[in-house]
Amino acid sequence: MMIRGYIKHFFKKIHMQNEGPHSVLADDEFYDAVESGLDKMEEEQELRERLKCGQAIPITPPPTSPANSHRLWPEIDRVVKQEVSMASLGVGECGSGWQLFAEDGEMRMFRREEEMDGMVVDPLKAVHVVKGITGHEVCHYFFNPQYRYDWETTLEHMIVLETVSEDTLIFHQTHKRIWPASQRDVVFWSHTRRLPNDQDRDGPDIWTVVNNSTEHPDHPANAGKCVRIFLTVCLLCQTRVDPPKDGAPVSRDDITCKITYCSVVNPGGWAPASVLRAVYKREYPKFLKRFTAYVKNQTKDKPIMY
Ligand code: 9N3
Repeated sequence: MMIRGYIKHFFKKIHMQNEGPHSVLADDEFYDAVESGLDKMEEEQELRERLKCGQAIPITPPPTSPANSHRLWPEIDRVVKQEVSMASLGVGECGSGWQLFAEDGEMRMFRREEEMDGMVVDPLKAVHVVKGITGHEVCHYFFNPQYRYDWETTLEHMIVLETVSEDTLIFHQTHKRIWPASQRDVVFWSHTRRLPNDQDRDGPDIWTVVNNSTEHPDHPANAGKCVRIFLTVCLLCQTRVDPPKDGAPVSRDDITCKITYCSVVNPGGWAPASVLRAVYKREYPKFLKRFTAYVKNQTKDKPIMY
């Protein structure tokens, strides 16, 4: 018995050095390991928040050129327009086949089950309605690198590779390893933009942030220990103001933000489909609630930023 247990343990260790389809862990064991890894990261994040004493803020160099003269500009403009128009569609439109997989209060999360080379790449569409914050504020905290360590629990390291312009940055991020999966990294451009509100020309503008994977010669994909993630993410935020009756000044009680978060993430490497779907089902609602609570907390004593 002793020997058998030891051998089993030994082989498990060897196999788990790298993730792969020949992993001896059953899917439920794989999931349990990932879940406890993510829980630990969240606990550490909470501890850091309580101990916070002036974190180092990455300094973004001044923009060197306007975004529209950058080599990536045609792609950025095309992808941003496309993502915004897709995100604007309701889940019932376009014969879409979105299935509801999570719901909590005002938040609803939909997915379409899709695989690519055996990997889960399910498109996600989440809609949330949050009182007390504006779309500009939500996008500000999502886009700006100095806040990212505050709300991105799985982040290990982030650098701005290039400042294309004030509203366009290129990032390299490494994420914490979620045992037994391999560590991941990602290179993406990120662009934020104010859009005119055609529905209500007197209402606040719509804001968006689009993140899209790109290449960078200094960080080739799958060259080191990290598996490269490929992603497209669109955050679209519409703000509604209910003017107070007695002509009183607008307060945070009078504003509501409708947030649409769309993402397609190819995690690269290998992981059981059932595990990925179970992890996403648990983690995406947590992420969206956590991030919006962060924005509420950051802005509660600040003037409203439209
Ligand atoms: C997850 C990364 C990991 C796990 C991300 C990374 C992730 C999500 C969004 C980046 O849009 S972003 O670029 C916003 C800025 O950071 C972005 C999501 C979960 C929790 C949803 C699964 C860690 C890396 C990873 C992924 C898959 N490790 C193993 C498998």
